[in-house]
Amino acid sequence: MLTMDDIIRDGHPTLRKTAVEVSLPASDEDKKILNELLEYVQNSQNPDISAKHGLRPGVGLAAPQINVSKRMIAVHVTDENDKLYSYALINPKIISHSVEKSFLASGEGCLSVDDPYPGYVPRHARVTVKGYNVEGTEVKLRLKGLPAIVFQHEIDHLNGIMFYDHIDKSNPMKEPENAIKIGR
Ligand code: UDB
Ligand code: ZN
Repeated sequence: MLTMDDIIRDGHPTLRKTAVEVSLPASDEDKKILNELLEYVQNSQNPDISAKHGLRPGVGLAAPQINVSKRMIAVHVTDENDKLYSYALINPKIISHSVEKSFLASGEGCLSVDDPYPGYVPRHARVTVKGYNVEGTEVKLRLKGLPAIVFQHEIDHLNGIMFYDHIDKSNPMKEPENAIKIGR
């Protein structure tokens, strides 16, 4: 299983690379990596497992964060109605998005970033994400709220983008225009 020791931290060059597409059908090695990403986020949200192994509870993880520069992500998060979004996706892509934005009221952090970066991170309020599951079946998701934010954060990792790149450096706490504030 993956632990915090497998997660690379800010400053590691892999976090700034564009990850390569995964060829389908996925190899056994790529399937294993994808399953491990999802297993990490699930384990990290289990109080007993996370305490035992010192896992930081996460809602998403991208392959580059374990120093694998390939386009794979895992997300395990609930929305405001407690609906679970648990996905492990290959070659995820935002195929459409709203003009309206959203942002987390408490800002963002990252499992690969140990220091806090206060400030609002504008995201698309709604996104449609297309990708492939571990079996190679196409998956299309219409997302809003926190799940939409998590998918955008993880897909950014595939493009070498960190959450704090989106923070307005001159006015980090200025609320983004035309944006829904998502409380937590
Ligand atoms: C996270 N968790 O997992 F709104 F119940 C963050 C960390 C970095 C703080 C662990 C998180 O935001 N949890 C959360 C948020 C809520 C409600 C709730 C739990 N990530 C994943 C990551 O680093 N992936 O690369 C950062 C998130 C910031 C916004 C989306 C992803
Ligand atoms: Zn992150």
